[in-house]
Amino acid sequence: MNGSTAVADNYLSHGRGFRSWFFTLDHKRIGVMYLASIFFFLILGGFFAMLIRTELLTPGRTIMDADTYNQVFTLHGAVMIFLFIIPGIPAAFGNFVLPVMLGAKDVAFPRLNLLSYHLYVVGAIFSVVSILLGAVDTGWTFYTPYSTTTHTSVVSMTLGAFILGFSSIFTGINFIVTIHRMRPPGMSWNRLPLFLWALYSTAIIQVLATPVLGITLLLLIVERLLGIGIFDPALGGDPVLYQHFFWFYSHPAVYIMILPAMGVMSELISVFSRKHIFGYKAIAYSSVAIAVLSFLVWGHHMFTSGQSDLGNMIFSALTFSVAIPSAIKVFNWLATMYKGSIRLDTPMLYALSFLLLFGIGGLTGLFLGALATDVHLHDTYFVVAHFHYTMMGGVLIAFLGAMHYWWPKMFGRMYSEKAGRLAAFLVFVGFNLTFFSQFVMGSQGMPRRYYNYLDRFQPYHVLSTIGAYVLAVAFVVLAGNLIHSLFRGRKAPANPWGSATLEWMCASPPPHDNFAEPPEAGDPYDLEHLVYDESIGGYVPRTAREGA
Ligand code: HEM
Ligand SMILES: [Cu+2]
Repeated sequence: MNGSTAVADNYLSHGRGFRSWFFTLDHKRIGVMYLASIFFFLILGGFFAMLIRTELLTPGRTIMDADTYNQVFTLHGAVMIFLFIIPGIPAAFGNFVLPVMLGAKDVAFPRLNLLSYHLYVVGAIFSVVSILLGAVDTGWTFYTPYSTTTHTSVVSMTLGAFILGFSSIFTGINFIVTIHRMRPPGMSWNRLPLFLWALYSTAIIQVLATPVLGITLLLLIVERLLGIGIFDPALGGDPVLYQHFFWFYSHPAVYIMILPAMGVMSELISVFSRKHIFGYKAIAYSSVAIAVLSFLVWGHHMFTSGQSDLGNMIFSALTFSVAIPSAIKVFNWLATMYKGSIRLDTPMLYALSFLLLFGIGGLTGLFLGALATDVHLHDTYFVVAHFHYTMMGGVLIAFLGAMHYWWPKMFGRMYSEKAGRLAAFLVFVGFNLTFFSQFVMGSQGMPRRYYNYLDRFQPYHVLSTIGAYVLAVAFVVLAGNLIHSLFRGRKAPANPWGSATLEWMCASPPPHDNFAEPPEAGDPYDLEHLVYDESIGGYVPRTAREGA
């Protein structure tokens, strides 16, 4: 099979109409539906972000009152976390890419996969309904005892998150079994592409940590509805217990977000440097190491909660240890780029942004992990800047890189490279403008989640709001470019970037059942055997071309 084989029947044309999509068992269609839904919630969360930033343009009231403000930042956080970034890369690109990259026809349990998507939709409906019923104002962390006493719709929102948790668990189970059981001949563990190693490590966390969140939210609902004292001190409960339960999930959850993003990075950096990935095993095993360590550091969210000093010191030390496998990855990526022939195509621009922004996000985490500095920085804008650098500068940027990388494969169309680069540039500028000033005002004491602020913080807030508007423009350019490509884009070749992983061996878009027969898996980073063929505008295996 090579780039020029035209395949008449592809997964997009295989069956038409709403039912053929909504009840499909094809992992590719499920991936596309996730992508559309997740992107929708990214836009919704972004809309809330614009409201927050506009409100913060001036001290005191700008466009809304303080109660509404509390609801808007909670919705922003909850939508971004539960509906966008946790499902994010695994549900959309993992579903689409994993089986094809592995050389399989589908995931191990296609029906369970469809159920995951339907649960996602149901969870999303609960969340949207709860917005209409009187949006939650607790912050996305639902801390007790406020969350059991506020009059807003905590129950429907947390039920939504509970249901979304099952969607995530089922996806994790599916990916683990698929990677264990469905590898074609030749696909040994040492030939598993690094994106799949990352999804595999992520799946372990999804399966082991998510149930804890589910139970915690159920306990919260029980306390709220039946008045049974679990967390509320007035009822004899312990609010710090809630924080332990919550962060026992939610810290590993940040690795559910970042590990797949790191997996995307490994693919992009090798392909766009036209070099074999450096330190394959180190990158692969560090994903697993991160997954394991992620379970041991949750207490760093609670340094100021009255936790014992010894506990604090242990959690602080363990937190620093996560830096080791993370740095292993970053140094291996840099070594991959060293003396490579780097091409600055749109996906690579996102990859380079990731390196810088995630670097800043990660390093500022050290200030929060260190006890002496965290006491000062806790609950200030420094934290807000830190987690946006990791989640948005890291995960969202990698999501956008993945979207531009796999778009030609998913939809069979090339987007405008010029517009793609422009959007990537605007995202980078807008992002830094929005969030860098938050480090400064945070270190000067501007608290997070506040509606009002001292006049002296205003210049920083104005900069931040301007940055947010630049980001909004960037997203319009980005979405316009991709949507335009669906109608007007040049037809994509099978392998436009010259990647050696298996999904690029089948046509763009892939046929309904991916591979007629199991493909032969080789080294996924051996790019030497691919040569550019001008007549199709993509890469073909050297042998196929010489044979032609
Ligand atoms: C358009 C870009 C974005 C802007 C302008 C923005 C802005 C903000 C602002 C101003 C806050 C409130 C800070 C506070 O007072 O504590 C906030 C909170 C938050 N943001 Fe964003 N954000 C953006 C994108 C994202 C993304 C992509 C994510 C995650 C994927 C995210 C996750 C969160 C979370 C979890 C919170 C905490 C909410 C809470 O305190 O309960 N944001 N954001
Ligand atoms: Cu954490």
